Amino acid sequence: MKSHDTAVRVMLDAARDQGAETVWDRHAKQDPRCGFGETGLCCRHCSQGPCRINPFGEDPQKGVCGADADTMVARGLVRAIAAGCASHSGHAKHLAHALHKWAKGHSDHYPVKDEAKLKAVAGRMGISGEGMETRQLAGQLADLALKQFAEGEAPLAWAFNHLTAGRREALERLGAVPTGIENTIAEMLHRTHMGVDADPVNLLIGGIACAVADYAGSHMATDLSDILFGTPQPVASRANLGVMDAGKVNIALHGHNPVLSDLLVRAALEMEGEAGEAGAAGINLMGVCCTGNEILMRHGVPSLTHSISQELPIFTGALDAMVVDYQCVYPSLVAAASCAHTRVITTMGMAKISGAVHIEFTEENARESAQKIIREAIGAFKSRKGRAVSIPEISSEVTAGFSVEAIVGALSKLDPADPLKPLIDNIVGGNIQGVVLVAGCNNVKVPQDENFLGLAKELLARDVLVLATGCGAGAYARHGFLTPGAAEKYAGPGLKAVLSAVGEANGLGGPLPPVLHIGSCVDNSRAVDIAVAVANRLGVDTDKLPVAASAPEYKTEKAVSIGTYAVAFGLPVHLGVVPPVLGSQTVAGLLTAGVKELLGGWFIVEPDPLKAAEAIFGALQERRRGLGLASRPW
Ligand code: NFS
Ligand code: SF4
Repeated sequence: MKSHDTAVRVMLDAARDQGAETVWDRHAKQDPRCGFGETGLCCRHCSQGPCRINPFGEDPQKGVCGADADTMVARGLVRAIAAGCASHSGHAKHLAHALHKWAKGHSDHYPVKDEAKLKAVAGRMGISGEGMETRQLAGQLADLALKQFAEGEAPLAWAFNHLTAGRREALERLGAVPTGIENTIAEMLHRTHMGVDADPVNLLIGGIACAVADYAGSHMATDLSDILFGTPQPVASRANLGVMDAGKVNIALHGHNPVLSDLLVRAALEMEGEAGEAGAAGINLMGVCCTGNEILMRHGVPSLTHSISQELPIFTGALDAMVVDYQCVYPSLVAAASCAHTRVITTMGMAKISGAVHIEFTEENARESAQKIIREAIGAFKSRKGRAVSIPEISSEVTAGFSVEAIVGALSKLDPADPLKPLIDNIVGGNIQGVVLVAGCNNVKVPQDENFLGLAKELLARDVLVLATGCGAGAYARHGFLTPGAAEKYAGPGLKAVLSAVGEANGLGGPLPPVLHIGSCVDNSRAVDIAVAVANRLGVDTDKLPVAASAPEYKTEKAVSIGTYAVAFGLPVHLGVVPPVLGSQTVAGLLTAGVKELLGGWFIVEPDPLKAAEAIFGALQERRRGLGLASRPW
């Protein structure tokens, strides 16, 4: 089985009939995988290598420079964290520039949309804003944001201002305190260069600091996106390949940054007429991956598909353009589109794909570029006339957009004076056994969505509330978990009662969905905010809460970094794909056990979703007992 998504399976048959190659074909051609790489025992950090270490204790046990298995594995892992941090924070920096350019009058395209959020974020970052105009306040916040990237005074404020006092102390005790975001990334690259840091424990502490810097970048990306494009509120839409419309200009927006996608949403509205002149019934925007989450949450734009199935919309013959910015975009899209009329359009100078159409998108020329991109798609639509299309008529209803503000807003209908109280009371009373953030990608090594579905079914039935982000949220969207009906179907009695009470108080005519879509991968910061608010309210640290995280089908270096900051914040973190660390017992032992003594969180590595659910539930119960709350057996 390649995917649990029926629409994906239909399109895989179509791809096969068209003689097209997909990620699953290329995956098969990579087998058998190299055992050195899989266990982290391969080093290419200098040209005396590549060096490999024998995992069975025979020679060689050291690289040419003398680096041993522990050093190699730790170096590889922390480089992945640095890459993840660079990606999230690169995205954040792009947003900071957009805000900065508007504030300083260099671009009109990115005005502040959510003034309340601007004031709230500025306040948290220590800017009072008293008597300031919006533009002035935005300018001060953008300046402060940009300063977070360079070397500054430790600790890094955009991370530390959003943590509990206990967490700040724990990180300081460990020496895992980042200064500037980019400074921390650069230091990790320096430390993992040949002949620098060779102490696995020291490397891992550096990696944790870098993951905390990643959290700063992610939090900044969430904050600035909300300021520029609006803080998400619950919104209804649909997800899966059936959201394509043969009569319209079908444009998929793929990648991550709303700096691009939000402008395209605006431009598409203005260009309906032009599409009509080309014989189209309109422009149909759809999202892929985290860009899909961004525009779903803020505009109700339907989600097309996620992660490993990103090539498949092309084989319907109905996709006119795939517009991408950066991250998680398969270069194979160009080959997939080579036999179709689909235009693959890259937009960022730092992320081109040979064979794609490149239309450079900058903050200054945002509007013209957006129009050019849509015109290119309209041109493709014209060339599609007369060609056969085949769209699987499969899609699910979705309710998304559960920002912290939206969740607090919904809870405040139950208790306006103290919105967190109903949530806390229900956790204490046991109607909610705990909260699990299920995040991260699909990975071609796992039948698509298998672990997401298996995990949620088990946890929901046991009254565990699930929050979802990234392509995980996408998986739940495509499988109908983001609906009131899913509460009836999957939630245990306690959880169902809570979801119904909140739904009723908000006049929804049904329960809240049992899986709350809280955003894209940078929006994992929203989950941390909720945990920190609850911890502060209870007067405990985040490592005491019955809260866990899981990336059951993770793929990217960004996911490694997120998992690491979640561990650093004291959460048990499940990974459903084995990371390349098994070559070092020292490193694997530190990640799955040793770190618990230091930070309270730890990694649970378990590919089987049922066993994973049991382990996560066990961790939640351990936390409940720690707080003196009643616990339940599995
Ligand atoms: Ni997250 Fe989002 Fe998806 Fe994975 Fe990629 S899109 S930032 S990394 S694949 S969840
Ligand atoms: Fe080999 Fe050391 Fe060079 Fe790595 S850094 S390739 S282990 S010599």
